[in-house]
Amino acid sequence: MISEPRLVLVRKNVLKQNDVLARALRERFREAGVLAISLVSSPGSGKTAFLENTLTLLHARYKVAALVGDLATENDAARLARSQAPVKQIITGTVCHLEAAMVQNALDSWDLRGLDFLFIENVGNLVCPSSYDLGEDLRFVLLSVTEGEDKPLKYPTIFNSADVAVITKSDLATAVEFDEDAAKRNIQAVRPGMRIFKVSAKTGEGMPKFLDFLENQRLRSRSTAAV
Ligand SMILES: Nc1nc2c(ncn2[C@@H]2O[C@H](COP(=O)(O)OP(=O)(O)OP(=O)(O)O)[C@@H](O)[C@H]2O)c(=O)[nH]1
Ligand SMILES: [Mg+2]
Repeated sequence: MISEPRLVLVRKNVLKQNDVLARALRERFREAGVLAISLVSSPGSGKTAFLENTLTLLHARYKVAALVGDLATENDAARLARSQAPVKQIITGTVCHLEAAMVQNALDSWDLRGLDFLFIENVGNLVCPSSYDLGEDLRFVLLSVTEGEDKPLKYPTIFNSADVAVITKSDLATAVEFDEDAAKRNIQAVRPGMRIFKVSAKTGEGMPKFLDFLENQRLRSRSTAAV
């Protein structure tokens, strides 16, 4: 019998341990009745700007909170905290993704009961985060109009690991000659049937439709939890 190379074995064990913690987190979210949503994308594609808008708009009617991961700085937490929502920064050091253990530590002293939405902004990276389950109910992958329409084809794993795609910075689409049909075709090629939103954090375009979707998802998760 050919045994697996040691590196493969170590990686498998790390992922297995992550899955166990992610399962426990998912159970904790379910028990608390909070809808947990993570955001993944390449660096600078607009996760924090989009999330700050989302938190600000939801804040009036819902209890919302956010975690945000970066290798260094508390910059994103400071931006998100302008929404008045509770926010915690996770500093990953050299690690290019969030892991379930990091989320668990960050939430250690938080009482999740009474919270409606918990958002988790992952480290900006289109590769590493795809393998790590964070116990979230939904994963959103963001694609900004300035990145090129081919990113779903080049990074299929992250698009495959996500539930919803969000095209960001729509206000810049014309300036960069963004081909929306091609981008949508490429998303559908790697993840057939994927729901796609188009938004701008600068102008607010697409945000009302996106908020309707979030509210519906919350209602759906509450009714399934009650069964
Ligand atoms: N024109 C325009 N600029 C945007 C929009 N959203 C974000 N930006 C700009 O894009 C840059 C990066 O935005 P961030 O929100 O920091 O992106 P991010 O994905 O959180 O970045 P990392 O956390 O570093 O991966 C900033 O200069 C934002 O002002 C948008 O909708 N329109
Ligand atoms: Mg950010």
